[in-house]
Amino acid sequence: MTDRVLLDEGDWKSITSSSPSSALRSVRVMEAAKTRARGDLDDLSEFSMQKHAQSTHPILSTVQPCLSEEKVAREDINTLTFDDFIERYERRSIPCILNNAAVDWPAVRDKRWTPKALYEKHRHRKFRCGEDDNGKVVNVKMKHFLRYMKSQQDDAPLYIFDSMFDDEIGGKTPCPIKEDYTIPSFFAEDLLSLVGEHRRPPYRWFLLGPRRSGTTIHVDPLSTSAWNTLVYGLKRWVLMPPDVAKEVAKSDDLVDKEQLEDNESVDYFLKILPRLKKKQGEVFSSRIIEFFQFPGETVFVPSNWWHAVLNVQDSCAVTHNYASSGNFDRVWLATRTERRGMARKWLRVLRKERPELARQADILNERDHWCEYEERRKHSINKERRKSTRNTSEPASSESSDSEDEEVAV
Ligand SMILES: O=C(O)CCC(=O)C(=O)O
Ligand SMILES: [Fe+2]
Repeated sequence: MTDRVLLDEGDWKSITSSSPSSALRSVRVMEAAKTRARGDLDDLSEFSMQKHAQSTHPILSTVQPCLSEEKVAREDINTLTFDDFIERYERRSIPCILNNAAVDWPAVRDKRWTPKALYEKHRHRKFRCGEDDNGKVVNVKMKHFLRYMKSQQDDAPLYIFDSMFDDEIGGKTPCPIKEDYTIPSFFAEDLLSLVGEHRRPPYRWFLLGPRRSGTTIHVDPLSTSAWNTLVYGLKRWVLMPPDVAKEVAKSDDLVDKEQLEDNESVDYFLKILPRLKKKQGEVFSSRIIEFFQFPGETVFVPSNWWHAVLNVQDSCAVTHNYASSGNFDRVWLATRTERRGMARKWLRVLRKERPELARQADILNERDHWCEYEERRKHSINKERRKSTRNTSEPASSESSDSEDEEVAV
């Protein structure tokens, strides 16, 4: 049994054999998607100004490379026990790579996510590959994206990053992609599901990335941890510990706009990261973890670790963010400040379903005098609102995009 899906010529065949008119239509659709998704670029020619597609830089080579020293442990999910995983990695917040978590997935076993299979089964289904400047989702049909993926020469191509879920909430057909994999056993606990599928923030994504696409440096929301399994392709990762300051990790000051660089993952790996390591020196650089993720491997990213990912080859993966008993304290601290309304509901349900964790949240809240702080905060917001409704006929606008989370009724 193999857990590695390797693509060959045949996997791309059906994608190229379209008629000239449908090929042209795909070009037009993708041009429109690119224009919308990258409002920061003035015109389509800017997508290939840096000429990364022609570059011979070793970081962009698709030939399997070897990093001199990879500071990440590789474990086999069949031999590492769950308790050891929690003890050695989740609780201590140490990243690792797990092997053999996806052997039985239809996506792997039945090769359901190869370009050919995606084309055959999902070519008319739309997938999300970006957002415009107004926050509106940019969706394209799979057939257009696959044709683009096959031929694109962009510096930082569009990337399908689809939560496989929006359709369901809208009452439309659920995305069948989520039938093609199962959650690896170590990540089965999913505490945020307790707030309900409709209330919880997006937490799972199907990723289809042409080479040179990627995700630039970030931490995942609400201090959740993540797992990311690569089905085929090759991903290059960099991780930095949670105590690295945002300004250092992002290093916007090291982006040379004059040289047409921007904040895309490809620029981060090629330009920013080498400058950052040089600027910060040996001690800092020794704490950075860099590695390649090969097909069949699952990367575990603990809460609050900075990470950036570059698809060195055309890649297909799935990733989930989660809260578990192992990272509960960190997720609770983030959720109570960033999603107040949702946190209240979460705590109510935890009291019934997981009283020991609710108690844990109470202890953290008592430690930080959180309830007194919240009372004071509600009081001052209500006071402000009363003042502003007296002064205008309009209701006061909420600072938060999630107004429900800003409700202040005591
Ligand atoms: O592009 C990737 O594989 C990384 C995805 C990721 O970090 C995320 O979804 O938060
Ligand atoms: Fe992430």
